Amino acid sequence: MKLGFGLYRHMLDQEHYKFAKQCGATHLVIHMVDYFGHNDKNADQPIGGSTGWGKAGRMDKIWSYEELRSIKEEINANGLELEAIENFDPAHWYDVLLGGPKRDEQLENLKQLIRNVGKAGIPVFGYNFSLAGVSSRTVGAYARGEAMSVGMEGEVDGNPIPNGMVWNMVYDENAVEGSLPRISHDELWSRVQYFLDVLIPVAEEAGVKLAAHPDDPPMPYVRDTPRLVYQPYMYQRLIDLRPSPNNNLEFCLGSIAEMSEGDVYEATDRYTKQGKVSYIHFRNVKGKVPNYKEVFVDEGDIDMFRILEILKKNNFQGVLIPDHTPQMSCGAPWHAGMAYAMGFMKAAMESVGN
Ligand SMILES: [Mn+2]
Repeated sequence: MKLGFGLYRHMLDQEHYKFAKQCGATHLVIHMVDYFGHNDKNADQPIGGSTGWGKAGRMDKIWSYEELRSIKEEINANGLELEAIENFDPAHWYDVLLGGPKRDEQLENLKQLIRNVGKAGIPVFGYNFSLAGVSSRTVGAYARGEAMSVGMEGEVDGNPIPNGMVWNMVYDENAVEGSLPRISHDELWSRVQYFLDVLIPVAEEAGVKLAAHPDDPPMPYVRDTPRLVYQPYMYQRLIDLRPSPNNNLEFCLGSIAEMSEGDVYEATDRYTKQGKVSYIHFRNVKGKVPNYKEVFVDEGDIDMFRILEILKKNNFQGVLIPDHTPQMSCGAPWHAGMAYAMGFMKAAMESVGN
């Protein structure tokens, strides 16, 4: 297994590449979507909700091969490998998620995007097939020493998503008033089936693994929309929808531990044994939905050493990244939180003989 680090779009620069390297990372997972309107250089954990994360990109402007290659070259020049891109821009696939009239046109664009990613030599593309995305979370002094973090305090946001918005981002500012119609879980599964049937063959040809994140938070319905993977066994359904070495998982330990059923160790064993895990969000939590808190990597319910033993037993060769961490009380809360998690991860990985 390999130690990686995740960077948001506004962090794709020399300073952050050096920081990741200094933390011991060998690989990067990067976000190309600009979620936060790049106002706050240290923004990490927006909680979502009615106002969303800002404006999505442009439907007709997918990330080009040249753009991806130049980012990869800069990362390589800083002594790191680019393992994965995390998340589609809502502007590029809103009607794929919504089953709308532009679905096929957008899937054509996604095919080209995956070809660009493959040509640039980036092996994994992480995605989250979710209408609401992150929602219903609260912010508080939830972690050790009153470190600021996020969680849920029993309340689920039931407010429908307004037209023109999906996955917390606005793709159409001029959408007609109203909100998304309520759909069933079966309808959501038929949409992801359509998506995988079109895109997996292209991913196979392009040498790119599509890797699905589970729902965060893993509730059956959020904002009046169904969720896809909110129990560990639902990952199996997703894998079996379209059997392929390129139909893979972005395995988020935190989200899986938050699920009301199942067992995070059994799930880690089951999916890594099948070789279905592309990379891991290595973070810890206390509690389960709808009452859980994100905490420091060494203080939550998950025994991270036991997870690493399972990964080692199953010869997991992929990348682990911290995902998110609580913010530490100092002049650089995000950096300190991340450096703490990375130091723990590096030592823990070595201690299991990695
Ligand atoms: Mn995650």
